Amino acid sequence: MSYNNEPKRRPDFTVNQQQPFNAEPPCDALIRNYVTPNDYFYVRNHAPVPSLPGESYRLMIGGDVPQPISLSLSELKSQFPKVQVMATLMCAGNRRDELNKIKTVKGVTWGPAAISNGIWGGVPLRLVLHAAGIIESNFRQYHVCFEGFDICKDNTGYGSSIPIPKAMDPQGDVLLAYEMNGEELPRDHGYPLRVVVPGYIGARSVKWLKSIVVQKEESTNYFQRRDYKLFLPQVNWDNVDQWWDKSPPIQELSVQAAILEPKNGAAIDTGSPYAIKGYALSNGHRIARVDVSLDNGVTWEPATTINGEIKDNTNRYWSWFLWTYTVRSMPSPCRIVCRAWDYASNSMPGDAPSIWNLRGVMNNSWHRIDVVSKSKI
Ligand SMILES: Nc1nc2c(c(=O)[nH]1)N[C@H]1C(S)=C(S)[C@@H](COP(=O)(O)O)O[C@H]1N2
Ligand SMILES: [Mo]
Repeated sequence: MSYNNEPKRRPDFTVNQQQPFNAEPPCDALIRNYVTPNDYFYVRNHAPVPSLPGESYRLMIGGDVPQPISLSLSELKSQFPKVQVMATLMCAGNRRDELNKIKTVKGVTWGPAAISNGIWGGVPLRLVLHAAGIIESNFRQYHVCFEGFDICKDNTGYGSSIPIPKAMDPQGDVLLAYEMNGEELPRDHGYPLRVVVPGYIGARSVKWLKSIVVQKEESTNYFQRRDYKLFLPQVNWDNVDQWWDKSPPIQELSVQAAILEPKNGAAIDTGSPYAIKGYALSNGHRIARVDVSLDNGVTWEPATTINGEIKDNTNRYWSWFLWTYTVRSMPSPCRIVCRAWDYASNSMPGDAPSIWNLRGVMNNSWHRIDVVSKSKI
């Protein structure tokens, strides 16, 4: 595996792993924009970035489809309508660092910034599946498997799958994207074509898309069957074998919220008004309320502002909400806690130890950070 043809990246990212490249943007930069600029979008790779010339690129669509087809990039662009979908991608390993502190977990040690919001331009997956002869009513029990061009360690290709009802749902907004924020898809984010599955964990949004296969069972790829599983707290490396097949893959996102400003451990002016800022996200639901507590969850106040954007007057909220809570002053030291509620009243578990799991995924416990007064250090 050669890493000598990697794209250029910003120097101010927190690099959690160099090879493969895994990095999150600085929290204060991430919170500055509702739509994350391309070069600030978190990067989660499992292998060297493939180098794929757009001119010779072809996407293969096969498996149990009535008419297998293959499409070049220009055919995808000219034969199908282009749509734009704004959607937040979040890695299932976002905030893994907090679980890792409780007991070691296996995975890239992400802070709270393995999340970004983008406007994706491309072709609805549903229309490409139609072109291959798929009619949803005949394929309801099937899965759509995606395979990337990247080759991970042990020669495993990167792949995943989603069920046909999500793939074919006009309200599901699953996209084959060739644009990100109005620009050609950057290499780190899947050039020339990637899947974007709004409301699902980032792992299902396969980059450098090589093929789409429709089949009766979910993808047999390692990243569908072994990785991205949420285990009970007592599952460990000695007994995990009996749990792989019994544990469903993580697909949809849950409710998530985190504080990005101030940063955990920061020394700030606690005596003056301060705008605490963060994000909140649910799997397509609107965020109803974000709560902030300065006494470790005994009492809460609602965030002062919450801003989110809806997709085209529909009822679908694939993008995060950015919130602010302005506090007049804080004690020092101060622990700041946040949690979010969506319109279905889903919320977040209070403590991280209760949801600790071997792979450190789906940590959506109340987000806690500690700050002190500048003058006290
Ligand atoms: N082909 C391929 N697709 C992939 C990955 C990968 O390593 N290879 N990583 C996945 C994971 S785990 C996440 S969280 C998202 C990250 O997308 P981004 O790097 O554009 O932020 O891509 C997903 N798609
Ligand atoms: Mo991920």
